[in-house]
Amino acid sequence: MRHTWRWFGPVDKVTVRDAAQAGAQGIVSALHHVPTGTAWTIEGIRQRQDEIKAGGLYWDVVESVPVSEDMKTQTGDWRDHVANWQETLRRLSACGIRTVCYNFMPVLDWTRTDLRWETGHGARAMRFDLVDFTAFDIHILKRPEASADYPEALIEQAAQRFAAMPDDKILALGRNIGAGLPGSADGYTLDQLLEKLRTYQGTDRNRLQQNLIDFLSQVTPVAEEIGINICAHGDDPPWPLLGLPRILSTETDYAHMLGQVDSRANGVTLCTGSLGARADNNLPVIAKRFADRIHFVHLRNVTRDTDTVPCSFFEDEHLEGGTDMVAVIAALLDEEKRRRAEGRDDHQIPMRPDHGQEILDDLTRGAQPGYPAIGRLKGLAELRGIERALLHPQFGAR
Ligand code: DNO
Repeated sequence: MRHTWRWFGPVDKVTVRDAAQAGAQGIVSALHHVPTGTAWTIEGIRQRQDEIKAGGLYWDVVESVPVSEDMKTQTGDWRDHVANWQETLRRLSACGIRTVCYNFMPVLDWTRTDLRWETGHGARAMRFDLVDFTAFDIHILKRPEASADYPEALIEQAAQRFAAMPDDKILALGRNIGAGLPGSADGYTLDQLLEKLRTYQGTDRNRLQQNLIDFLSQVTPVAEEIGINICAHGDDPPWPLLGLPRILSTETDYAHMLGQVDSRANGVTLCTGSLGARADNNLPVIAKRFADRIHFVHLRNVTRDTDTVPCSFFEDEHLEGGTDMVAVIAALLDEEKRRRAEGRDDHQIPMRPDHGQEILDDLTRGAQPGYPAIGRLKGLAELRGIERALLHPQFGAR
């Protein structure tokens, strides 16, 4: 695997040199300042490449070129936005970039209720708490249809939780959920969020799924022609939120999307942490089944409070949690071997240690939530250790 590291650009308090010292071989980045729906310029792409080179690494993967809400709902300026998305791919290819990640989650990107949840030994982890989330939906956002989406017992728990909720927690929930987490394309106030939700009134699960297929039918031929692999990141968490459908949450969802637009250029960002929040997603099985179409990997682990869907969970250490990381890495190494035997030039799959707990000096550095230096370094070190062991001629068979 190629060991990569997400860098949010010059604003990131963890530098490219830090990434190199942590053992990263390449960088994952995006032009976060470019408004969603517009094409990235060649100059902008080159500038980011130069910034990364100055730190001693190369820009391997784009995460993400955002897909606008207009594109997801096929309303407003969506046709222009698709043309701009295609143009961005062409310009990235002209600059030598071959892997582009995106997601198709309506309105909200990844979502957590707590960004600094204290674990037993004082580290900080990200957490999704279903009771807090329900309290947010019903009592803070006050989405009119919210109560219809939750079972009675949960509604009751959420009411009690909200009644005792301090003001700073109410504010934090609004910020964490509505305003978006690092890498999210757009952020909203509560009023804007309610308004955005209304734009999905005509877009149910089937419609959204079809819109994804339409989008892929338009961009995949361009990607194929210019030698780019695009790869869809799964829903995080992998179930509907705030009454919005989510359509890349399960193995079946991915099978549908890959089958409908059956080209290698149309692929998967395998995010073990996102999909792993559902007990019914078996990550080693998914990794094997879609191996040929996996172009980028996020390795991360979560521990679920329950095996229900939805559930509460927290981001555990990379080798803890519900996903058998050794089995996932073994499946990816098998796929790399297969590609090498076929002489494919994409035989090395880029992976990044996704997220990390805040530990040691992370606790005072103030990096982007989920993206501390030392917590990710630890994750990368552990994952590299597994890879090295699995590749060892005496002990691994790969
Ligand atoms: C969170 C990330 C997501 C991801 C996007 C991909 O840490 O995994 O923000 O970048 O969903 O488009």
